[in-house]
Amino acid sequence: MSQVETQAVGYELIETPSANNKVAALWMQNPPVNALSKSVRVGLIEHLNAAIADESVDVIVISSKQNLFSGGADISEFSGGDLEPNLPVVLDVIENSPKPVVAVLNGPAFGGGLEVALSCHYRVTFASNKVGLPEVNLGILPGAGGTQRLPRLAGVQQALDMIVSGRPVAAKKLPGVFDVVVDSPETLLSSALAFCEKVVAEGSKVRKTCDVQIDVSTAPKELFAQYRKGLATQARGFFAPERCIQAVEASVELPFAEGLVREGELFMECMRSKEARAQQHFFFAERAASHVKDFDKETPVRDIKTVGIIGAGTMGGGIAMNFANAGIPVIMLELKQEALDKGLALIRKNYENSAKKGKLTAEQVEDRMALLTGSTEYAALSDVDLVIEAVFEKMSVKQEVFKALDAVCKPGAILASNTSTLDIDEIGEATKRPEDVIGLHFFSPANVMKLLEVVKTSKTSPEVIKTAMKMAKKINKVAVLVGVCFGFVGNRMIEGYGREANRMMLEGGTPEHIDKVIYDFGLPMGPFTMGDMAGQDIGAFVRESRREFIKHDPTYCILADKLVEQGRVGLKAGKGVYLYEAGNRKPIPDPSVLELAKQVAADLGVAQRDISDQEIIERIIFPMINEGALILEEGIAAKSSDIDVIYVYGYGFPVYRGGPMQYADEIGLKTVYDAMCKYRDELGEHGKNWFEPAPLLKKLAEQGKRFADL
Ligand code: T1G
Repeated sequence: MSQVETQAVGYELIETPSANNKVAALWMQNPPVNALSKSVRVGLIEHLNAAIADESVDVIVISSKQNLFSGGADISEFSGGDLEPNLPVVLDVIENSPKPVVAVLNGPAFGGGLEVALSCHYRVTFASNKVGLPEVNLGILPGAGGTQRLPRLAGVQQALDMIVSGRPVAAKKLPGVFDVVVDSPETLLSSALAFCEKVVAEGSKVRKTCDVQIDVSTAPKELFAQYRKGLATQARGFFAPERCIQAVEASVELPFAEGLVREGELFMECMRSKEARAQQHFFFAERAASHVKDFDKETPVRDIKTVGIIGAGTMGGGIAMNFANAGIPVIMLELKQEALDKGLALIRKNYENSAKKGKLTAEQVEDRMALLTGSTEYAALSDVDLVIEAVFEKMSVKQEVFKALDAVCKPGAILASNTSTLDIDEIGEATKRPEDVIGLHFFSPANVMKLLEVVKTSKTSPEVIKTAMKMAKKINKVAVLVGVCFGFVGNRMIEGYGREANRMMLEGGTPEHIDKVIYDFGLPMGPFTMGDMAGQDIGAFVRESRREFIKHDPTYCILADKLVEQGRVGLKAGKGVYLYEAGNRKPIPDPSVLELAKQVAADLGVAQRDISDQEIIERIIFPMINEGALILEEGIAAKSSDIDVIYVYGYGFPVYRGGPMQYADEIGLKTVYDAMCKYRDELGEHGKNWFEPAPLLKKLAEQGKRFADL
């Protein structure tokens, strides 16, 4: 066996089991995910040509030395890498090889990785292996023949679903794509070599995917129209999904070569879109959130074998489920057995609902419930490695809990608070171990929302921070490290959202207009609908705790407070800013609310006027961005992309805008700065109080820089 190493593709000559044939094995080895960087593309072409020229070689195999086949094109090259030779050129060499080329998928193949396999003449893998074309999640579409080859092998409907959704599919569900599907990875290579022998023995002409005819029975007449209808709800505001449909349509309507050209045109249309920039920004932002400067490779990580949760209410129960889902035992603590029983029963109900939807088996429900025990005694927590309190949001209550925990928990146990606004430094002062105190701010529902704000205090040790960040990944959360301030990052930035909505209603805006503009901007719902869903009394509670902060301009609170005083606390009461029919969540505008707004405005001397869509967006989104700039200046968030991750995962900010800070970079910080100055100067006292641009925003705007340049 001779092995010729080149940059990122190994070359090895191996024999088939009967030693009758020689196989040239091309091993991709470009850690961590075998991205098809230039070195891989050059290596593949070089070794393909060498294997084709080597008369002793009968078959060529392309596979991987990594634990996956390939994660696709190198996304980091999109912003200006050297794309020559581009991937379609490589696939052309593969498909036109005179010798059979067999793709041996030893692990997942995504995007261009699957496209490499599709351009081979044969494909071998194992049943549970996953493959997919997730380019749509990056705001683009498969740009190396995937939209033309996959429909030919998997059928049009299956291909359309994979390309428009971006979801991976198990190989066993793609019989038309794979020639051999073995049960387990262990027998993959030997089976693949045996298959190579068979291919050579048959001596047939190599089978090119581009020559496979589309099976039109897999493209029912209404298929594309149905998909387009679905986009309106599932892909509202996205740019790429429609173009994915057009590309697959081309595979049915055009010959292969023309279909490839059409795919290329649509690919470039997507690549040039601001949505693609935003979604590719977000791909790296999500991963960069785990790269923090607060610890390094040498910092130890504590083992989290068991967890205590204080409070078995909605939040405590949801938090506990995350750990049970990850196989980590949980001891739940409530001072009253009844509350404990109620909490555990609610968890069971949640799991049984998942089982009814087919997401869990009955056995899995029991396995998870078996990991959840409870006690009414703090002593039960003496040996846990991490405790998370989710008790009433009041400082004195939290400090009492931490004092008790400090007395019973073993040395080295991490004490975490789930508080969403309180000062965790102050909570930690109730213990003798402030270096072991941290915030773990879960978002409700805690067992569903992926975002976790990990809140470090001024005393939290690097070891505890690193342990918390690693633990978050284990319970399938996207963790963002933030500092201590009121509302940390997410809730601090959302404050302006409700404030400006209320203020604009005073100034003549209507809830339904304001909500529609923000919904059309891409948020899951507008501020008034959100307030009614969450409960207007929650908003009043937060305003009450912020009286000090907002005393200088309470105008925007008066209307909201009056509604709460009238019992209009939202959906749960059948009336809030909107009215609700029993059992129906559809908000119904209520003229009496506008009357009340008019009256409060008159009392305050606030002139009423029509408010434009643009002003609504600027006054609700720009203060959020401005607060983000202050947060960056104060070091509460380490980088602007962390803020984007918090807003997309925690508040439903549209990923096709990349998050509030990416959106600001896209429209230009000068645009944001100038608008902030305009409202500061034109909205009287209210403008002066709330629209003063952050110094960092001013500086970057003047320098023509972006938040991403920090
Ligand atoms: N390009 C560049 N870097 C990538 C990458 C990629 N395709 N995939 C991952 N990385 C980096 C990632 O940023 C992280 O870096 C590290 O690798 C580990 O990633 C022509 C144009 C493959 C399932 O969309 O889904 O092909 O943070 O933490 O959890 O049609 O990575 O360590 O510095 O995610 O084991 C299409 C994207 C590309 C797949 C592995 N492919 N990747 O998950 O590791 S476009 C994708 C993933 C394309 C063609 C088109 C996942 C993974 P760092 P990770 P993981």
